[in-house]
Amino acid sequence: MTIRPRFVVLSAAVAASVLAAGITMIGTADAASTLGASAAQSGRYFGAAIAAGKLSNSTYTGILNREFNSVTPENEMKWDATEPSQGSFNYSGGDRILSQGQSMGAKVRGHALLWYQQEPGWAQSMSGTALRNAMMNHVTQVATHYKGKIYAWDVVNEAFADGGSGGRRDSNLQRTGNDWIEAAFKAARAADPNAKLCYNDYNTDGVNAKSTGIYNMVKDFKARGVPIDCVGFQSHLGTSIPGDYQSNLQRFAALGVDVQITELDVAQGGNQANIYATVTRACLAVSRCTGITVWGIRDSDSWRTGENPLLFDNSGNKKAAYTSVLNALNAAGPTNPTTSPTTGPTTGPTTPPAGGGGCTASTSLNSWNGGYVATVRVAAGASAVNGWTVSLTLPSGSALTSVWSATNTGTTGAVSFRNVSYNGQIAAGGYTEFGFQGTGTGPAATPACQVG
Ligand code: G2I
Repeated sequence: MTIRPRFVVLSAAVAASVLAAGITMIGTADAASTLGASAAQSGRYFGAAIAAGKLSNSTYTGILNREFNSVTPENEMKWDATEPSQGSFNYSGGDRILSQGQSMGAKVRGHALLWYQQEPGWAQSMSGTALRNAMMNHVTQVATHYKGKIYAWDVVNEAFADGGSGGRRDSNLQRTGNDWIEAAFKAARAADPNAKLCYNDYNTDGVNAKSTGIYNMVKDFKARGVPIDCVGFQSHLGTSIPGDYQSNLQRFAALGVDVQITELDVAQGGNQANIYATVTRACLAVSRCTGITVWGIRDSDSWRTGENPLLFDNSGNKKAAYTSVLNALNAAGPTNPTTSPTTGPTTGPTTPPAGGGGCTASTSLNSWNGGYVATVRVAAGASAVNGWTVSLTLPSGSALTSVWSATNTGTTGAVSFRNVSYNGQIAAGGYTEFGFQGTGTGPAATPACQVG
């Protein structure tokens, strides 16, 4: 007796809201009204660096919960925070950020496993084999603690020198041997095979000596099968942006890695709103640019004191830069409009046709003698996908050695890959990607995709 009247009331409320939504839709096409929702229209995220100590501020968390679908800990997962004394780990701040991200259904970017700054005091005074062992233990322990929960890790941060050398920055980490970066990536992959593993740096906003040094490292890693999935472009920008910002992203994407804008902020002095829009459009134009993170929420939260470089003012009001980013995201429409990279070692179609409901999958291979890395794009058709499984058959002699952003069944012959927690939902017309590494020759045929 009580259920029936409630049902009627609910139906009326739903009908009213559908009607209201329908009226709102007229003239606004598919525009979404928050950064996260508008980025999600093309399968991307829009994130913010956040600080655990600010989560009790209701203005701060109000904006965070409303606008963003990815979070990065500004300091809480760094070495000094997570391993304050050797072998003794403290995850309180990092876990606080993680649970905030999980409560929002957001992606969580891990930042940063190894960085020459913010080393704990005990590590600063170490060198040689003792330091190398401590570094690798740190990577293994922290990546294991957060296993399965991190979308992408900045495994190594800021290891390249500024200026014209294109070489490595001197540090006690670097002095343990030039192979410290690849050793860190291998340790991270072993600890958390589902996290995307990124190299992250600044002053890489166009084609320059520093970005080219990093490009050459990534190319070498891909050629030798060192696990690397993404490159982070911090994008701490002043009053201008290099004209080749987008083509620089594109040349990295063509190596077979994702690219992400990881710490965006722009000085307010000049064309702040235009520069923000230019960065946003560049990411949208590069199919492997998976998302953008701004380095803080309000101007008062920024590390760049006095430059007012963010999207919200000190009171939490939206700035002109906010509107320009939102408009740029919405201009991209509900599907990813971009074409995949056509140069470099990535081959095969990367944007499969996906008519009707269901899902489709396609594979890009980066092969070398004796092994390969496969990137598989899973695309939704005309309806949103909630959970997916991709099946394929590996050629004889091929075996999986690692899988990321999916969970596999089987390692040889007929194998299948199931979504993980953060990439099961794909918007209509959108896509997600996972990958695997194997021995022998990679799969040639188009994989099958099943929803549910
Ligand atoms: O420096 C800007 C960013 C450059 N790329 C890597 C990022 O990790 C880096 O972030 C900043 C944080 O935004 C700051 O909040 O890294 C700084 C450290 O180099 C952070 O500043 C530090 C202060 O220097 C410390 O005094 C303070 O204890 O933040 C700490 C925690 O509040």
